[in-house]
Amino acid sequence: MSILAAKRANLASQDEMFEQEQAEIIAGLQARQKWVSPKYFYDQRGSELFDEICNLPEYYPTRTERSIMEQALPEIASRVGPGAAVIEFGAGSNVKARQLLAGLDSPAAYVPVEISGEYLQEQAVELSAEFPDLSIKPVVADFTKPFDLPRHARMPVRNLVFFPGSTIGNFSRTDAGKLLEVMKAEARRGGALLIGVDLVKEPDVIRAAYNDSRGVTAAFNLNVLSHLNKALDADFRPDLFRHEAVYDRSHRRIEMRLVATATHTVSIADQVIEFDRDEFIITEYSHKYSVDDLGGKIKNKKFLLDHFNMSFNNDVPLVGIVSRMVAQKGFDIFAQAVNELMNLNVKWIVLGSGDDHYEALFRSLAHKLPEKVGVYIGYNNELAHLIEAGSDMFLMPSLYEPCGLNQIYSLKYGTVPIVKKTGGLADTVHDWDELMNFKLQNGTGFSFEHHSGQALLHTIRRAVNRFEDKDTWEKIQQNGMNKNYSWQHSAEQYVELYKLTKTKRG
Ligand code: AVI
Repeated sequence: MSILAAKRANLASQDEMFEQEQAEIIAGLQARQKWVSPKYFYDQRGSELFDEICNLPEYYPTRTERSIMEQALPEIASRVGPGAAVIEFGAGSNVKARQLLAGLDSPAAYVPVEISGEYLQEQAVELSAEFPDLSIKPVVADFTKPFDLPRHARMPVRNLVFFPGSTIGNFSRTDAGKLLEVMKAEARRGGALLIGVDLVKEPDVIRAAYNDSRGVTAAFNLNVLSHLNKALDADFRPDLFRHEAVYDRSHRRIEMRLVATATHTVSIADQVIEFDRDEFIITEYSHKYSVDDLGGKIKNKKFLLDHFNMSFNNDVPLVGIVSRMVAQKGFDIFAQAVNELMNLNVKWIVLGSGDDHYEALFRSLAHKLPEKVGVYIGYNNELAHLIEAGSDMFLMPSLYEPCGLNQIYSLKYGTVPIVKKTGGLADTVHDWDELMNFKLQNGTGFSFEHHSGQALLHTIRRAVNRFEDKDTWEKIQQNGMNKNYSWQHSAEQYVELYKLTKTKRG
């Protein structure tokens, strides 16, 4: 919220908030690299300019998101199911919420969360006329911190956190992670998240979106100065600044700047800020994301190893196991080859419980080789996902496995599965080397047929060899991450097959 909006909002802590924001702005302008938070874009004029930006031909995110929503709404509705409570983080205009609510199956509630209460109330009134059966309960809160959710007369079946508009891109990657934590907590158990994220694309396309030919983005950026002048009695001269938006490829983000065109000073509160010619204020980052970006993998691996008090080395592969510890899951062949396996330059993290002798085996390995083996005896869903996300390889040497879900989670996390070629494992994991024999680079993991310690050992060795070639490894990870094993996909294939058989039968 802008400072002017804060002044308008009749908050008890208004003065305190004003002081805090003023201090934050001054500190930003006194920093070595001057910066101002992008929240100061949005005074009355800034919000109007932003609406204009959303309709510019060069600004692709708004229309792209709109068309994705139009296309995907039936699928979203079927995945979310009936009776959901939509919790919108940072509810701006309610156009998007209206579209979502109209497409969902009898939603129970709508909870827009925004720091400016006044605007929220107006919107709630507008929406309640359109959705008379919906419980609309705005929450006035800073959504970057946990907040209390209201109760509703009809208990929602699940919470759906809604954060459209690629606004997540305006947070640093660390803060975006923290925000996702808040969303996770507010979604509660069984909840869901629908988020708009702008993807990396050709730099020229991105640059044009933030340097439009009509100069609307420039006006939007420069308007920050007028906003600060009004709010803080500053004396910025917008004519002594120009707009610049550069795309930083390595950080995959747009950096919006206000560049001083002459050396001059600005007074703000009782401070004087000096500007050299060409010195700039960063007003916004707009981070772009990519499904191909595996940068988070290293963080996950570090976090996981740290959790087990094991040291991190990105060159040493980490193998994860999440399983019942019984022979059917392949613990028998693991035990057969355990000495050779422990001699490999590999770390292991194992979660599960089962037969006493397998539990005892892993306890003793962790005790003897604490740097090599981490063990959790029992079940813990969060830790299971952490293992699937943070390991480099995921081992499932089951004797038989009708379906198997963990290998599918692993594929999505960019964790390469090593599996016994059986049942659902054979259907979902395709051996890299086997396919390479046919010059096909579309393998997603490693598999073996013979249920023996030797076959297991040989396959892990193959995986470790491939791991050393980073490009090949990344290709295997990408192949797996791009696989779609959702029900939607299977259902569509089933429908296609049904149609085909119908036409064949005449
Ligand atoms: C609000 N946010 C997602 C916009 C963006 O693209 O980062 C803000 C914006 N800045 C310049 N143009 C639009």
